[in-house]
Amino acid sequence: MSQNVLRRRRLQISNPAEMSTPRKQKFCEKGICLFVILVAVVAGIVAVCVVTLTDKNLRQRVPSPPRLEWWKTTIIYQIYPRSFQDSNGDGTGDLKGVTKRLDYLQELGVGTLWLSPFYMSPMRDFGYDVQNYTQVDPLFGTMDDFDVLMKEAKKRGLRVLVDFVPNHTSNESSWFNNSRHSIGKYRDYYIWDDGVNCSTCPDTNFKMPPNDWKSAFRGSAWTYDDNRKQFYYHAYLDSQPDLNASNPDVRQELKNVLRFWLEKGVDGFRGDAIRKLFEFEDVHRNENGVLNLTRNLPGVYPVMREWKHFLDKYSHGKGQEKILIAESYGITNEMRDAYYEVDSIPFNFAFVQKLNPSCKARCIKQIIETSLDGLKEEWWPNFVLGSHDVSRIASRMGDSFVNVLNILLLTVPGTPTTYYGEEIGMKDTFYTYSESRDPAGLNYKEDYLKYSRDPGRSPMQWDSSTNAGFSNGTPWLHVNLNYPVLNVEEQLSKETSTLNIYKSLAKLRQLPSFTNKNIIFSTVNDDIISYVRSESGHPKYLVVLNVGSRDSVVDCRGPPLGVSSAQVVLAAGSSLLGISSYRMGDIADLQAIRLKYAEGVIFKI
Ligand SMILES: *[C@@H]1O[C@H](CO)[C@@H](O)[C@H](O)[C@H]1NC(C)=O
Ligand SMILES: *[C@@H]1O[C@H](CO)[C@@H](O)[C@H](O)[C@H]1NC(C)=O
Ligand SMILES: *[C@@H]1O[C@H](CO)[C@@H](O)[C@H](O)[C@H]1NC(C)=O
Ligand SMILES: *[C@@H]1O[C@H](CO)[C@@H](O)[C@H](O)[C@H]1NC(C)=O
Ligand SMILES: *[C@@H]1O[C@H](CO)[C@@H](O)[C@H](O)[C@H]1NC(C)=O
Ligand SMILES: *[C@@H]1O[C@H](CO)[C@@H](O)[C@H](O)[C@H]1NC(C)=O
Ligand SMILES: CC(=O)N[C@H]1CO[C@H](CO)[C@@H](O)[C@@H]1O
Repeated sequence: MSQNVLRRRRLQISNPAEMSTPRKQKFCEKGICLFVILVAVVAGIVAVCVVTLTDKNLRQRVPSPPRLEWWKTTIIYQIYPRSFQDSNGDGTGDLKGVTKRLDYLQELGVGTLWLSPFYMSPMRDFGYDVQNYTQVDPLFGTMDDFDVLMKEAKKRGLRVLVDFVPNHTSNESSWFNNSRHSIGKYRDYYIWDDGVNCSTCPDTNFKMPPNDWKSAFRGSAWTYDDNRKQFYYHAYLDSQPDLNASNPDVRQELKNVLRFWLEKGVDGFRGDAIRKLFEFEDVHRNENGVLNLTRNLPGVYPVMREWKHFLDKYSHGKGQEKILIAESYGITNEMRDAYYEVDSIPFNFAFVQKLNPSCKARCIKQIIETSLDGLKEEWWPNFVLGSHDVSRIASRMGDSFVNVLNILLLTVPGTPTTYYGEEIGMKDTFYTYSESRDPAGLNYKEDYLKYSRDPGRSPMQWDSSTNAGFSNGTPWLHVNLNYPVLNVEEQLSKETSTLNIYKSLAKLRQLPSFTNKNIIFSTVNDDIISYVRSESGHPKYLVVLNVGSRDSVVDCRGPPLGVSSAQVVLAAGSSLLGISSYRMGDIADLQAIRLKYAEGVIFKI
């Protein structure tokens, strides 16, 4: 047999169609078989392609939102360690106390803790006067306590931010001691100036500060130092000399501080008083009260960028990003953008600065709009209601409004920051002058109530036991007298409590409809603000809040919704009275949403 014949036979035998289906065999005989197979294969490929494309289209139409960086979906919870939980009975909160309360914070649903300073300090400004940035003050515990706190926080999936106070050190810092003795590189670590001669003084050689700059805590921002025979500049207390941020050695020192805490595993920093980092270079110019020579000078941005780049070296991939937040009171949107441009996050204090009892629905809408206005695609907004520097929101706005304001904070776009105690509606506490501790108040004697920040710093109210469960000793500031009725334990047991509403909100805001920057306002009148949060492919949520001082009815059927009824997913009455007229799960008519004053409801569409 020839090779050809053999090959043909094998071919024939190995062709199953030939053996089982005579008709196909016939086609094949006519040479059509190959064509059919070809067509089938092509059709198959086309089909697969079509399916894939359709699938892709579908996915495009129902996009699961991109996985966001952790800090975009988290809630930041500010802890003022002095006032959170005392573990050793000395009357001052400490790091062990914070660790003890981590379960509470995990249950609350906040993902990130920000700890106000716990560093070595003479405590003239309660820790914002840092003597040593890399030591724990014994009042707050030990470095081991911090390590345990970090470990336990990580175990619970909680992130930790620490305060970074680069605007000044304590006058007890060894850097300052070296500087006032003009030792080596430390000479220029601070802002020194000869001052000017006093031409009208009996002794014309008497030295005057070089200019009229005022400290934030009253009096001149310059203090004469006898060792160096020069003035040093301090934006705050005379015991808080300002660092010279233009000095590369100082910047290196501060980077070393960042490194120290990054190596301890922190997730980022909140930079204190960043806007005061730079002073106008010509110290012989007076401000005449305008304050634009000492605040928000452009020099701050490159430094922020430098620090953020440094942090990025420790950002090991998705979920490990390190963040740098800037305390930035009273900035314009232009300055806000400059912070974003250097990859830092400017805290948005618009609610802190502009919310007051006369700022009702339209005013709140405007705050939100201005805050979101002009944000580039990649810039993520944030909102803050309170801090250790201001009166508590419950006192500023009235304690009835705590629920609606928590709903507002947790349902507007961006990352919210909650100051400890806001989740239960803690109020300012009254202290007499002699009970006061804050230098900002003490420096003003008869006017201390206007300036003291003590009222917003009273101890956390955990339960109805002595000192609200904060301490077995004598608290550094006494607890608010309302603690027997206003405390965590009490609120945990009540379904409609401010605390439980906060918890529900913390869960709700994890949904894709809330973790984006889309917000469309629905009806807004004198009393009621309503808006829709949505994400394509997911339910829409309508938030309706009565921020006015009377009961009100509103029709939300129109755009952007165009539906007439919806299901209630969260209902909160005035934080004082508690009960809402709506109940979870109710299907409600959107034509006439009736809200009592200080009542808020979220509907799912
Ligand atoms: C802070 O303390 C560490 C030791 O814990 C020390 O090495 C460092 O020099 C101190 N820094 C200052 C500014 O005193
Ligand atoms: C401050 O520096 C001076 C000069 O070097 C030194 O004699 C003194 O002991 C230092 N004081 C402190 C508290 O370190
Ligand atoms: C200021 O006083 C110093 C002495 O303290 C003197 O040497 C200097 O000439 C005076 N400067 C002016 C401008 O009068
Ligand atoms: C720091 O400033 C305070 C307040 O003026 C003062 O009482 C203290 O003696 C100063 N400490 C040092 C080391 O200069
Ligand atoms: C800050 O430090 C630099 C040295 O790096 C020095 O040239 C400059 O004069 C200092 N600034 C002030 C205001 O002391
Ligand atoms: C500060 O403000 C005043 C008054 O508005 C203005 O004349 C001056 O140029 C400003 N200075 C700086 C450094 O921006
Ligand atoms: C806004 C503000 O003043 N923030 C902090 C900056 O530093 C001062 C002085 O240390 C602190 O008291 C402030 O809390």
